[in-house]
Amino acid sequence: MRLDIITCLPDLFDGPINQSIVKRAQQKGLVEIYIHNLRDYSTNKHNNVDDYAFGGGAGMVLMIEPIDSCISKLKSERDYQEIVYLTPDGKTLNQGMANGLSMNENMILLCGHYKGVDQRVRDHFITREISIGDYVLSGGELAAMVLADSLIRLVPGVLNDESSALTDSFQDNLLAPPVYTRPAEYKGWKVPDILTSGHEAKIEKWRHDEAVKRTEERRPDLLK
Ligand code: 6GU
Repeated sequence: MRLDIITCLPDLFDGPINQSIVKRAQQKGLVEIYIHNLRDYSTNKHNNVDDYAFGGGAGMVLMIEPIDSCISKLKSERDYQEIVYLTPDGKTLNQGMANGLSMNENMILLCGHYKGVDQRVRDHFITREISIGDYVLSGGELAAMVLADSLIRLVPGVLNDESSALTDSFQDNLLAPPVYTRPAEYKGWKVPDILTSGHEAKIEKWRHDEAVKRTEERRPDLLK
C-alpha cells in the first residue's frame, strides 16, 4: 500500500509514521508513506496556500491551485483508487470502511486546515470524504494519521501475529474480551481459572461470551 499525504503541516507526521508498527511496515516494504508539503506547490510569491473566503466570514480556505498541482502530479505518476479528503462533515470512519480501504494499492489523503478547502477541490478531485468522529480537530492531519494507522495494520504481513487483527474489537462487531498475563495471582486478584486450564475450546467459548457481555454492557448499538 502506498499513501501520499498532502498537508500544510508536514512536521506533524514525523512521530507517528516513524514509530512502532507503522515504522516496521515501511521497513518491511509493505507500506510506503510520502508526505507532501502543500506549500511546495504554492504559485504565489509568499508561498501562501490559503486565502479569504468569498462572501466573507472568519477563517481561511485552502486554495484549489496548489492542491490541483500536487494531486495532478501524483496522478500523472500512478493510478490512485481513492483520493480521500479528511473532514468533519465526511462519513464517519468505522472498521468496515478501514477493511475495505485497506485493499487499495495507492491512495491520496488530503488534510484540510483552517476553514477547509475550496469546494471545487471536493467536487472535482475527491473520491471519498472521511471524518473520524463527531468532534472538531484543528485540522485533518491527526485524522489522516488515525486513518493511515487503521489501514496499515490491516495490510497482510504488517502484524507479526496474523490472527491478531481479526480478533480486534469491532472486527466482528463485538468488543474484544478481557485479557490477562502473568502473574496468575497478584495481591489476591486472580486470573479467571478457565484461562489457565488449557481447555482451548472452553477458552474460546469464554472469550466469545465475555465479548458479547462487554458489548451488551458498553455498546449495545453494535449488536443491532
Ligand atoms: Cl477528518 N478533520 C477535522 N478537522 N476534525 C475532525 C475530523 C477531521 N474528524 C473528526 N473531527
